[in-house]
Amino acid sequence: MKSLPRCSRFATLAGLGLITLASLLTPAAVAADQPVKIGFVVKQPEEPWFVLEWKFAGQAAKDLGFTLIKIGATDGDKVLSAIDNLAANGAQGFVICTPDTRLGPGIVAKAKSDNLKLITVDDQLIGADGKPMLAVHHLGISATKIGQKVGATLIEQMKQRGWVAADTAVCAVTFEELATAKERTDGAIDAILASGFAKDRIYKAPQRTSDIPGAFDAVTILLTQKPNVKHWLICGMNDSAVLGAVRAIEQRGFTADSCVGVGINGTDCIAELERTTPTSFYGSMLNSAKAHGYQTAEMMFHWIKDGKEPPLDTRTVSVLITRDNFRQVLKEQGIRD
Ligand code: FCA
Repeated sequence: MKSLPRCSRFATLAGLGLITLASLLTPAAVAADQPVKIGFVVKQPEEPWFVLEWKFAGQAAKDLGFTLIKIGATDGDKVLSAIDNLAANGAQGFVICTPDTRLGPGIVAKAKSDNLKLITVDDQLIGADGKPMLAVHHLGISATKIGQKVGATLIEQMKQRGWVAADTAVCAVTFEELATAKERTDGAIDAILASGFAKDRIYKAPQRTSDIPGAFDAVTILLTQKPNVKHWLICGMNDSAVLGAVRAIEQRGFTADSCVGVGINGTDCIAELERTTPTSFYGSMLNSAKAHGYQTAEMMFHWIKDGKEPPLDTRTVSVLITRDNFRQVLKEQGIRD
């Protein structure tokens, strides 16, 4: 074999050395025989939305052959110990919907020190500067657009029912400390305003906790302050917010004929839509629990196994489900048999 000139031989060796060094520095792929373990940490394990995310992540684990470790972490301490536990159990990465997005820098630091890859789902981490941590891989809903669809649907329903705008008011159940929640209710309010609805008849009911009791309490206070409204249009960050509002409003004698609410998620209102006597809960923007559960787990798997980095930001869309179509749509999406 013709020998290479000295300098190019050096260059080749150096090149080889660099490649080896680079592959050592970026442990892109796990060894073929090393089992892949992925954590899936959620903030509200009792909410059907998160139960479904876990279910679909479990399907990905079965299809792709990895171990899924599901952890419910309802506060900051639980999140940090969950990450340590995952590392101790041999996980190489995790997907998380954190109970508090301001834990962002702490979560990133802990994932780094435990050498775990990180993808956030639903709720984007907030940095020390108060801005979203755009360098952390994220999959979430197109919150503003989905909120706008809620607002437009409420106005459409108001018109269809022949309610006069002057007798009608908006109850927006808000949870503004969470960016995706604020974007949703802001989107709904924007669409309502764009239809010409009076700004001074749009009332916010801030929830202290993002669950049904939190919304119920917030709306009960609002109703005491506004006793003369004839028709309510209800929006909120998710189904739980709107369900809590509907319960509070119906306790005051409102019915499906005098009040209408549209949720977001579509997964937490199934029993409500199944009721034989329709309530004021008209429908919901069904998000893709499959994309949020299956796709995030799948992206994490390929990142760990093949060194394939996922896109930094993925956004999902939703479709309106009502009593008329929910059985069919839920079946198509693999949520119901
Ligand atoms: C947030 C909400 C959930 C769901 C998800 C997509 O995490 O709390 O109910 O709407 O975004």
